Amino acid sequence: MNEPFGHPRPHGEPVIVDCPPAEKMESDFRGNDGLRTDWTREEITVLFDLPFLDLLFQAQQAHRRSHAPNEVQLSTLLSIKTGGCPEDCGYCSQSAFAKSGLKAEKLMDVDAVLVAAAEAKASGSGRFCMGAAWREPKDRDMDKICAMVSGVKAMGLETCMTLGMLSEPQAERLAEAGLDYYNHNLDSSPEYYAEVITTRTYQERLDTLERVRSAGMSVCCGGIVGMGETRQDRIGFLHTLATLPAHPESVPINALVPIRGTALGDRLIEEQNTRIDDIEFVRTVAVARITMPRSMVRLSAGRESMSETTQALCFLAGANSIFTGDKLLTAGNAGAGADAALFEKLGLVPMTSEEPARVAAQ
Ligand code: SAM
Ligand code: DTB
Ligand code: SF4
Repeated sequence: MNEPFGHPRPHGEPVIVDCPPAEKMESDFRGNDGLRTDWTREEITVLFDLPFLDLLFQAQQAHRRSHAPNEVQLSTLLSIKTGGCPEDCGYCSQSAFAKSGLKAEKLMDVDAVLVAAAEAKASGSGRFCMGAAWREPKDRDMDKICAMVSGVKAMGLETCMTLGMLSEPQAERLAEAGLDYYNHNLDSSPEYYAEVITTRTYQERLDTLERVRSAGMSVCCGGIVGMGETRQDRIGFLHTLATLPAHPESVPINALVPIRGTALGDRLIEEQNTRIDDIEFVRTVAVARITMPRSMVRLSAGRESMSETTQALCFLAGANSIFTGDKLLTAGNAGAGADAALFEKLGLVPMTSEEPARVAAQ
């Protein structure tokens, strides 16, 4: 029989997949913060396959167990060292392999960074994230980097940096300087990763994450969807994150911003149909929320070209953090005016609550 709307389930019952509450549970397969770190790919596949409304319902339930339902955290990004990066990440405007026309710049002066941080604070941001187009920081830059961290922290802002790979002593120095978060993304599944980057291995990324953890900083780790990967890759990507020894406190989900002159950007621009479907994007956010219930799920790059409706669905699916301002690192962002209007329409407010995963980790 032709079933244009799919097979109805016998009793119209919602499909409930065991979604553990965030409270501490005694079980040897849970991470030491009480959350599951033993998710299987099969379980994550089942979540992705749920009817969309069941998936959103479960994600919203998981969200409300740990987070203030109408609060969204605001962070501001600044590129402290732009362009000329020796890595070949196929999405990135700042790679020396890209023909994006971006001019390579030197590391910014500390004072200029502090001016930008003060502006971010005045515009309501609670966290200031500084990014450098490096494979890894050079030891000779560490004094300046640490001065940026302590200066921004002294303004009462939370600090985050993303500088590429870190050695153990570098991670320790950053922690001592007061760095709250280190952002280092896995970007995709272990299988798809090699299609995107060849100059840095997945394992090297995992090693840096381990050093960040050992130094006592909070981990910000996520990736990009819409790079031409399959759902299997999105499953593998979230599976890797959700089975780390502890969930990252912050999980940025970026939608590929197609930048001309980059391998992946050019492909997306030429083959319009490879753009990720909005519903599939929302599903990815929802599965991140369910599998990592206490983490902040950050709706990161790609909001500029996302409709208000899709963003609202992402918030319903459990996203509770965004970057504000007109610019990300080099690409455009939704802008403060658009965000203020969206918050007003949705009744959202900037986050004042504590982050549950960080509180639990202390
Ligand atoms: N160089 C450092 C590194 O890669 O570790 C830090 C900066 S890098 C720009 C931070 C993250 O931004 C990347 O890992 C990637 O997930 C994201 N990103 C970069 N370009 C992007 C793009 N065009 N679209 C979406 N996300 C992007
Ligand atoms: C992350 O996952 N997304 C942010 C942050 N971490 C550093 C960066 C997005 C960059 C988007 C492309 C650009 O601005 O060049
Ligand atoms: Fe360099 Fe980071 Fe861009 Fe990769 S994502 S090319 S490491 S700046």
